[in-house]
Parts: sequence; structure tokens; C-alpha cells
Amino acid sequence: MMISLVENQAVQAELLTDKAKLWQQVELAVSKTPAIDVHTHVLPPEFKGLFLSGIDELLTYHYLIAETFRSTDLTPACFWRMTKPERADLVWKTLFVENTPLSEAARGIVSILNAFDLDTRAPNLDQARAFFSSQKPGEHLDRVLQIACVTDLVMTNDPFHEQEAQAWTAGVIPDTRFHASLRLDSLLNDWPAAAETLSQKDFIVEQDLSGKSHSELRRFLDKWIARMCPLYMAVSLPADFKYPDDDVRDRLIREVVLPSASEHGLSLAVMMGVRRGVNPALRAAGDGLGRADVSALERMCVEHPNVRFLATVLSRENQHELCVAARKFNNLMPFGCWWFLNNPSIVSEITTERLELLGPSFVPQHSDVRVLEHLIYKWQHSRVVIAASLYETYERLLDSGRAVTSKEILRDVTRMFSGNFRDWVVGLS
Ligand code: RAT
Ligand code: ZN
Repeated sequence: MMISLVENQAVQAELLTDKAKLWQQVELAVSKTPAIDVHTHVLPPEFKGLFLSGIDELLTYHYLIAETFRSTDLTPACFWRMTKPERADLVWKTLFVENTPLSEAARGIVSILNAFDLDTRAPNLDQARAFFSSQKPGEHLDRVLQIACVTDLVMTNDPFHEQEAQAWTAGVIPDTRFHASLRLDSLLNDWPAAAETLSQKDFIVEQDLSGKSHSELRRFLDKWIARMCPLYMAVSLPADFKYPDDDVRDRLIREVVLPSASEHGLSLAVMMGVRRGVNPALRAAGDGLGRADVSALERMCVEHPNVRFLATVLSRENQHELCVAARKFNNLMPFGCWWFLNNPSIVSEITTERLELLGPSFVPQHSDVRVLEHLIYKWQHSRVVIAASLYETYERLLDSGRAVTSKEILRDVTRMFSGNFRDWVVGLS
């Protein structure tokens, strides 16, 4: 659906030869075009105990925990012994009172507080806590989505996560704006433990994938696909991931996951370059990154032309290779500026590079949020940078002799913020 920011048809069709006017239209389109957030970790309020919202959750985001340890002598062991409100107090005191919140994740909290007219220089969290605890969850959710200008978001749903699996099994139906993605990390990245769990749940699988393992794994995936109706399947992969390889993960991908994706018409999202547990003492804040081998992704694309791949890579050094791979394979859709890349300088670089190599045929951003209100800053900050990159691209086009209209700008932004993803998945009307 294309939104109509400029009602008047004649104005929409006007050639934007004036650069100030061009900027105004680009800025308007990028800030107001609704986005589908294609990868998040936020669950809807219906998933009791798993829906995260409010200042204590916001401040104990693993990005900020890692940053806090750079400015305190407290040990991780002491930190983990604290309650969540105590941790949030410490993060606030360390990063926002004793220091200036200069980092992107810290500035994000400022943007969130500001969006709700809360004191961004408060000496403590009393005001913020009172505000968030007084919100009605449904209304608050609507308000956050409206501020972030996000219509739909995709969750990360791991059938091996006990608490979440229980909710699905009990028939909890998520808010219609929340869509599932079937996350395969537990299955693909820790097969021995997954096989053990599956055996306990009456799936007859063997560690060496012999016997009925294949059909049982397909039965497992079929069951969860029927239950969650995911828009895609997804896995994050380590920096040293190879394809082909001679390990069990290769066989699982080749013999179980890709045939299942093909049969159900589901895309596979491949997220490459994580190094889990670089500093285990920091728990979820202790993951790092490494340069991945993008040719592994190319080989998956060439071997499986009937499967659509969504792909994001964590290392800055891999970004250009991903763009070039996408030029070769129209079953490959680059998405987002992931995790450590979600900083203005890098989002700007990646977005410009993608526009130069792929035109509008990519998904510029996803939020990766874990806490509802993160949506506000992740989308506000990204939109500012994307608008600037897109403006420069149109400006160069204008200098080369072709002006665009606001209708064309809207068409391009709509394609990037929702259309490309809609075309890639089934079940999102
Ligand atoms: O980006 C993040 O917040 C990470 O912690 C991970 O969740 C990563 O996005 C992933 O999906 O593995
Ligand atoms: Zn994620």
C-alpha cells in the first residue's frame, strides 16, 4: 500500500528540480512511510512474562550492560547478583548521570524518554518508573508503534525455548501486528542438545541423523510451522560457517531445513558473523563478531534457486561482498544494519553502498529490539540516516540529468520499508 503524503496528484507528479524541495520530500517520505520491522526479539503482551517494556527493561538491554562495564569497576559476578531494578539504577547512574550518554545505545534511551516528555537529565529513575508503570499496555503498544511508524513486526520464535513453546502450545494468539519467524539456532547450532530435547518430546531422532531422523525432523518443523505460521525460518551463524561443510549442521540445513523451506514456500533468513560468548562473564552482552565467508551464502543461493534467502552480515567488512552477492542472485535479499552496525556512521555507509549497488531492491533496516520502546529510537535514528543517504542518491541523479517526483520517492521508500519484504514472504497481505 502506498501512502499518500502529498494529496494533490499534480504536486505528486511535479519534477523536484529544486534541491531544498527534494530534501523536504525525501525527509517527509522516509519519516512518515510505515515500516515492517523484519527482525525483532519483542513478543506481544499476550505472551505473559515474555513481553518486555518499561525503563528497567530498557536500561538492562545487553548493549548498555556491556557499555556500563567500561565505566565501572564492579565485576560481572556482582552485577548478576543484583536485582533488575538495581541493575537499571546502576546503568543509569554510570552511563547517564556520571557520564554523558554519547554512545548510540545510550542516546537511544534519551530519544525514548524525550518521546514521552520525560526528564532526560533526571538524577534517578523515579519519574520514568512512575510513567511506564501507569501506562495501559494496549494503548501504550499502539502509541509506541505509532511513534515508530511501524505497522507490523516479526518476532524471533524458538520452539526450544520452554516458556515460549508452552505459550504457543496453550494456543496463545499474538496481536495481529506481531508475526512469527521460526528460529533454528537451537536446532542447527547445538544439535547434540537439540537431539536430546527432541527425544524427550517423542521425536525419534539419532545423534548421527540415522534411522527415522530426517522424517522426524520434518515432522517437528511441520508441526511448528502449522502452529506459528512463521513468515520465514531463520538462523544466526558463526563467523567460521562454511557451506558446504562436513558437519551435522550442513546435513541439517541441506537435508532438512532447505527441503522444508522449499515445500512450505518459506524464506530462510541467514544471519552470519556472530561469535557467541567471546566474554562469557557478560552473558548475552558477551557476544562478538567476525568476518564471515559470504561465498557460503552464494553457494546456498546457487544450489537452491527455488528458496528465497534473507541475509544480514554482522561484520562491516562483509557488507560490500553481500551487495555483490545480491547482484548475482535474485533469490537473495539483504536486510538491516545488524546489532554492532546499527550506528549512524555505519548505517549511512551501508545504506549508500546498497543504493549504489542494488538500487531500491533491499530492506534497509530492522530494529532487533528486545524491549517495546526500543522501537522508537531504533526507527527514529535510522530514518534520519536513511533519509540523508537517499537524498544524496537522488541529488546525484538530479545532477546527472534526471529529476524525480514525490510520487516516485514514495514508491521507492515504500518498496524498501515494506514492499521488498512482503514480496519475500508468504502470509503477509
Ligand atoms: O542484536 C541483538 O540484539 C543480538 O543479541 C542478537 O539477538 C541477534 O540479533 C540475533 O538475532 O541473534
Ligand atoms: Zn536478533
